[in-house]
Amino acid sequence: MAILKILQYPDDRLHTIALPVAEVTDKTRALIEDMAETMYSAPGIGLAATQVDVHERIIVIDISENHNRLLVLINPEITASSGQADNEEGCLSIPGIYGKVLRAETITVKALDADGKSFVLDAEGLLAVCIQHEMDHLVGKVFVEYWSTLRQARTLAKLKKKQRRTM
Ligand code: K1U
Ligand code: ZN
Repeated sequence: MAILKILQYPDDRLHTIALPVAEVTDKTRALIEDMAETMYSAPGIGLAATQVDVHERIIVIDISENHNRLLVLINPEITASSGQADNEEGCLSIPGIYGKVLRAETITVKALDADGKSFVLDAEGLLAVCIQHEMDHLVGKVFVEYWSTLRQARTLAKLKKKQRRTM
């Protein structure tokens, strides 16, 4: 297993559109293990393959307190959604930046697991938020891009200032 490098906003590679996984292989499972280890060590509650510069539709999520309920979503598709909820989000690709995004309150998602088996999941609350956030990564969108241009510019300035301080 390995801890992978997480791309940091505004890296252009975060805007890459991921391709569907054609076949779930041992290589896919090795990547999933590395992604899980990377997410747990960050620490975070989710990670999309895009964030580790692999442009395939793969997500790992674990919102459990004990880090013992890993959810793997390969080729996820939202098949139904309802309601709206404004929730605070964070992102491992944009450390130190938090803010609200309006998303569907409940979703139904269809995906493949790490064995390549299809499953359907109904999600609400933090899990629904996290799945939608990670699925956005797979289409090259980061959560701050829901905000106004002015707020995005201020966020970018804040990040640049922070980067200069750590150089
Ligand atoms: O996609 C990512 O960068 C992961 C992100 C997932 C996420 C969090 C909150 C709302 C939507 C999506 C994170 O994990 S940010 C870090 C975080 O939320 C966290 C870190 C440690 C403990 C608990 C939460
Ligand atoms: Zn993120």
